[in-house]
Amino acid sequence: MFEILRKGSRIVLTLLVFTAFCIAVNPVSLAIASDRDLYFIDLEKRLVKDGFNADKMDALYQRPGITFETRSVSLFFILREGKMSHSHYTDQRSIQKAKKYMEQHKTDLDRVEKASGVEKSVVTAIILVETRLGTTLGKSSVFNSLSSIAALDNTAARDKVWKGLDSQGDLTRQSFDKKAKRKSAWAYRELKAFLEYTAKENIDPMAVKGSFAGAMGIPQFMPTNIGHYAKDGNGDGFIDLFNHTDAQASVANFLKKHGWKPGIDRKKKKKVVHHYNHSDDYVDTIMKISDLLEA
Ligand SMILES: [Ca+2]
Repeated sequence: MFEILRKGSRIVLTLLVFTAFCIAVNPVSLAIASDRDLYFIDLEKRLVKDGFNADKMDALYQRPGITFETRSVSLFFILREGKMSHSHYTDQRSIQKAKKYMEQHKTDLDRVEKASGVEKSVVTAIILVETRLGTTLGKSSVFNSLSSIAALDNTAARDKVWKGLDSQGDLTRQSFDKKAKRKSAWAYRELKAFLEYTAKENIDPMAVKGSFAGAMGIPQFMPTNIGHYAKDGNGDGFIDLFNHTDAQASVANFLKKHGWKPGIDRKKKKKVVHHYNHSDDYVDTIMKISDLLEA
């Protein structure tokens, strides 16, 4: 009996020693591959090649919370922005809130209107539709979203998204791959601009939340737009798109730089707003809200 027990415990002990040996010799084999290992390694190398600091990129992509955002990426292949309706923003409740916003921010909006020539009702209309006056700013990590879309030039990343689509609709794998590669090139430019912006303004890239497409702040600017059009409205030396005064000045400046001038006719106004969002329904909604706010 004791002999059996001794033999049994010897076997258990031998097994334990062997397992410990295996872990010590090859710890990687037991670790689960991270999303960074699976999808972001090539992207990280590309960023370094394009001048971003290798140690910083290494540290960034190893932070907790770094994930491949299948949902954000999938939405690109499901949603049709051009077919979205914005008409619910013209209901009475929304207009009342926007009127209140214009009163609350009257001093800043008047200053912005004077400096840019863009009516404050138009600036307010855009902020209403983009983020419900700064109350719905998006819940996605801009860094994760842009990294995930940018990683679509990688076959493993495309496989993951393709298999995870709820409905592939009339999309063929070939057309999916083509669109994914195009979106990857676009997102890579946005990702670079995002990393440059956050470094310049001393913002933690992992702390910025936005839309699934990487649009951020009260005016939902894409990162490449920030350098060209964003303004420091409150004059504190920083461009903070989560600050209302900076956001208002940035929206107005965007429209001004796209051709808005005092006294332009409605047709020209609509053409300028179209640069903000290439949807006719969006443009019509902004104009209608502006009319209602001025009535
Ligand atoms: Ca500022």
